[in-house]
Amino acid sequence: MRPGPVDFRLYLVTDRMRLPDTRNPQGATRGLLSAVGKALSGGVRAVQLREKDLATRDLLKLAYRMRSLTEKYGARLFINGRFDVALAVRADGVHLTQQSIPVRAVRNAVGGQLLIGVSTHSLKEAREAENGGADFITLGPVYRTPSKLKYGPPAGLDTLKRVCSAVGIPVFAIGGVRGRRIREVRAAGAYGVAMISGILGAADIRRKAEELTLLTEKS
Ligand code: TZP
Repeated sequence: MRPGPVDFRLYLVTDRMRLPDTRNPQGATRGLLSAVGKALSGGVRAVQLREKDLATRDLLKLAYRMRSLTEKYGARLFINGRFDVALAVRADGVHLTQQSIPVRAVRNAVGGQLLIGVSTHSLKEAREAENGGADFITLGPVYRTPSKLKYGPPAGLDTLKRVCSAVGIPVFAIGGVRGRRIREVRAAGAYGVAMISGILGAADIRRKAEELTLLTEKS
């Protein structure tokens, strides 16, 4: 059975290297669990574990811990790129990139056991994701954001609008989304917002999560 619909509007994407203390990767992992715990206590209901540099067994270990943590708050957990890890830890879903195993292959393998999110950057990729059986997509970067500068100009609000009106699945705007841009992307048709630094970069993560939850989940 597929674990329910896409019942969240704020999607926290992790990157432990964006936390203030990143010198020691082990410490950064502990720091990440603590930061995500604060975000969950502030109301975040969906987390994507996206720690791409971790070796498989380290990722699995962290994914188990993230599963316990998210479960405690009744929040959904997605694993970036790895449907095997998602199944192993009983995550709610997998979040695929354009370099991952294609969505249709994952859907064929997991049936309805996992929700599938896909990262997209254009209308073409968004349509392919929907046709392949994705439950939702992220579209971005909508705005300039430091980690994506090397990929050229952002997709922008116009692409977001076109994608939102062309596909029937929920679209989450990602990339530089924060503050008043949240209203802007929702006015463009986004179902929700996904972010890293808008939450993990906040001085008070719990309070920021409360503020964003009010803005996204409850309005
Ligand atoms: N995909 C598109 S932009 C992005 C990802 C993972 C980075 C989002 O980071 P931030 O800090 O929310 O701009």
